[in-house]
Amino acid sequence: MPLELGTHEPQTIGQHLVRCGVSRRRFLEFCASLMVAAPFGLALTGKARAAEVARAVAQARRPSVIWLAFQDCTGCTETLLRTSKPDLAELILHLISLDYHETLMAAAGKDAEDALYSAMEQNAGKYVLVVEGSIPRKDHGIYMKLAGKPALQVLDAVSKQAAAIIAIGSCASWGGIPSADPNPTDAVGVSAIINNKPLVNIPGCPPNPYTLLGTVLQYASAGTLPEPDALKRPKFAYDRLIHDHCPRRAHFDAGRFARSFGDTGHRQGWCLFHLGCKGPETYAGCSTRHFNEIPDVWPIGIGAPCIGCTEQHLAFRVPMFQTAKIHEVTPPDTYAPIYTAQGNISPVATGVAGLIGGALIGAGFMASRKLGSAGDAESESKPKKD
Ligand code: FSX
Ligand code: SF4
Ligand code: F3S
Repeated sequence: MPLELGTHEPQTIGQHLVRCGVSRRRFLEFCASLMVAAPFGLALTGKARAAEVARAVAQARRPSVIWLAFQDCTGCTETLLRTSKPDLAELILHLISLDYHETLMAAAGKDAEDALYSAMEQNAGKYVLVVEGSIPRKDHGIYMKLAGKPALQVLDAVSKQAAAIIAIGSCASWGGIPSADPNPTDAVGVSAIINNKPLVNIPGCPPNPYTLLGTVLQYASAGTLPEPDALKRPKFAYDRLIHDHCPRRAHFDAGRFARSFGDTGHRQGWCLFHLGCKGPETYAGCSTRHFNEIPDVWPIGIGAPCIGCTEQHLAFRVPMFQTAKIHEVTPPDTYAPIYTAQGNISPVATGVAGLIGGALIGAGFMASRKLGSAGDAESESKPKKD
């Protein structure tokens, strides 16, 4: 079915799905995927069953979305559309009313410009503005123009009538690649310019499409935005440290590291810390929610170190192969102590606790030594016990 842009029909999602012939089974599958992708922290998926999520989504009106693209690579749009299941991208476009998106719409030139203003007029005060790409501020924004107007001006005009703004991707969140040193166009993210609207940052280069969908569908069904963290990222998708949920973590704890691309350690799937992996400093869901619905399709899964693309202070700021800061080193060769003590704490018990504490500190020290050691992968394959 061709993409319907600019139809502005006031329909519920359920009515629209029926009209377009989307099966109930397919819709339920999608709702179940959403529950798996966002199991905590999203009001919409806090339901017990996929059928309840489906009911809530089906009753909501299709949210009108106006999508502006500025200094970007279009990867954020691609991530939404390049799914491994051909009908998923189509389903996504049924759930929202994508009323303006330059890259996807057939119209060009004056027709496209008219479509933007018509979409704004018909949904004034109600549409969700999605911004992809950074905005150049230098020289009054002349380095990025749409229909002869600087992106700065277009953003100002379109955001005024928006109910909420979603900055998708690292570029729209805080500048991303275009803002890398020396930032020749003074590129910034949306929140550096607009501060009087509800705004969500969904960083990632590109981000996981389910994060955008979860956010938009919660807004459509409950009228609320997901709870944000300090960087305005929805907590449900950015609450996990990659390093704590990484399938290579056992290799890190055991001191087994790849030292160069293609060496034995790299081919064995060992930890990428020494290749610059920023997983220990990066909060994102990639380690558990992979891309394209294909298991292991995410940077570390395919042997590439995480560059920290969801963190404002990392990607495109810190050299790619610089080793990450380790904020919390879990003792690598020990297990959590099992306490069986009951009743009052005796001096003997406190003495034992002191010994355990000392052992943990010692083990942490050993972990630090392993991280700092310069041996090759093979020499570190058998860590010494303390
Ligand atoms: Fe930026 Fe989006 Fe990176 Fe690209 O467009 S977040 S460069 S993946 O795609 O803006
Ligand atoms: Fe995984 Fe990177 Fe942590 Fe190694 S350093 S365990 S590859 S997140
Ligand atoms: Fe980005 Fe790192 Fe995930 S580079 S996609 S946050 S693994």
